[in-house]
Amino acid sequence: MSGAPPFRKVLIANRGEIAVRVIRACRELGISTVAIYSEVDRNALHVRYADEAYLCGPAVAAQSYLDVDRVIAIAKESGAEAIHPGYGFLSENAGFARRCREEGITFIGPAPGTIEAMGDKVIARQKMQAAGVPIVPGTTEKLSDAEAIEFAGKIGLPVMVKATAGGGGKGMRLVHEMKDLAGSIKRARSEARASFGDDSIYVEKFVEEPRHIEIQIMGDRHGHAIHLFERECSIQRRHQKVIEEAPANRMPPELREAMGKAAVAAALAVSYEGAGTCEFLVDRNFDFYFLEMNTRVQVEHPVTEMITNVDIVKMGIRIAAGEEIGLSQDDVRINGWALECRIYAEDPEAGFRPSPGPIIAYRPPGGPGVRNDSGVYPGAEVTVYYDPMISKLITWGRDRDEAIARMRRALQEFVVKGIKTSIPFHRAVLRNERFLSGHFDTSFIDTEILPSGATSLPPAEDDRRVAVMLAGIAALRRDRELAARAGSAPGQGGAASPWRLAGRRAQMRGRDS
Ligand code: MV4
Repeated sequence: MSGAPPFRKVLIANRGEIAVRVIRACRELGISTVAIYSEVDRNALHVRYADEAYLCGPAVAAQSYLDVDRVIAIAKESGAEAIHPGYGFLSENAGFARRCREEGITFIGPAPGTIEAMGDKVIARQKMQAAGVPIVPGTTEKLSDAEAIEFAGKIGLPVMVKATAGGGGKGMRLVHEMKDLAGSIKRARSEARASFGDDSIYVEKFVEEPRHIEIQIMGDRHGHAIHLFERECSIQRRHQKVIEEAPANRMPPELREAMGKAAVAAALAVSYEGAGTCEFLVDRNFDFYFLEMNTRVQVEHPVTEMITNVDIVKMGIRIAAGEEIGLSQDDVRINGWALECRIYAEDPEAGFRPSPGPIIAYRPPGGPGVRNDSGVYPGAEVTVYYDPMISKLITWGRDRDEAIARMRRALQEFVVKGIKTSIPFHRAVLRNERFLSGHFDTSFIDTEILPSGATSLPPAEDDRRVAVMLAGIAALRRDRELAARAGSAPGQGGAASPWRLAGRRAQMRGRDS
């Protein structure tokens, strides 16, 4: 990879932490940056980081961050040569990528045809099957109700009825009994129609208690494709990832090799350009099945960056400018272990309800092996208009135990006041025995953290706080005894009383008491 900047100026069509992440990559590459912001994002962090910023519309995303005409107009007005879409918003919108191309602006990501093909889960399955990538057993055509019922009878229940236009769990129904099938198809269709304006469905065999393992891929327009190993994303709540890690637990070398090869075959089959991800399910027997391909940079890309030392965002930008990947598969090695906690502005003790408002105190952790990719700062306002993720806390260690110890330490240091966050939930996961053992699958949250249908985390009985108080009482008794023996009253000033020490430690952690 050469030294000259791949572009002069790039517009970042996003907000929050990912916009900041892309701006950072651009700055390192010597590229000027253009931010766009909605009316409620005037003071957002990404606006402060960019070289220029333009108002793109009102708070509602459909009229601002998703307004294609407006985004293109700002790119032209500012003289941006390329647009980075981040994730969400316009990132997997083939029409937008096509429009960029027509307007002479480089879309930083794969070709419109690739985005379109992978957005249709049936076409994706066809292409992967043709490329020799194992897919979940099921149909590779859109089905009528009668065909779906006939096929389910043939492969046997349980099955999953999935929306062709879906992905990420929307428009998806698990069916255990033949009598429920017709109703489930109907509901999957109407959900798909409402969400995607397309009610076609297909059927897959249900994979029981799978692990969700995905492979990071990079492709360039010179016919090269490599993978950057796997991420374990099984810790999810309602199809929202909560904690990711790289590499994955329980990965025999042959499985890692086979999944990596399959992902590279997938990338080559669709002439993939830029950063992408192949999602797989891995079953109890360590068989793996292609689920879907995400044609964007993902939220959890940092854990891969931490263990490979590859800057995925910078590489994606260079590839969009026509450069080669510049690394061979053998150049990429796994070094250590990384974890990511997605910190959301929501209250895990109250059904994970959104917790918008001003952040009145914000002190992120630091120190060895800690990275915090955040979209907020002290005084920033979290609104209800966008994704509630305020920060991604990433730790690296030489091995999993060290990465975990650093994450626990970093979560203890993290101070956020004014809004509730999911930090207590992360703390609960990080002390769970099964999590620590690495033996878990996608059922983890529902069986280990929120069992028997619980919708909230039990209120924090802070073990450590209790321990500190007990130690304080014991020490005070000892003090009194000593003082009584010496014939004087226990001291009030000066020397550190255990209570005062406990109080000071609690203050350092940013707690109220
Ligand atoms: C499945 C499955 C089992 N069998 N497909 C959920 C999100 C979407 N990307 C696909 N999902 C699943 N598809 C078959 N044939 C189980 C899931 C699934 C899941 C997948 C990944 C991570 C968490 C999950 C939680 C529940 C169900």
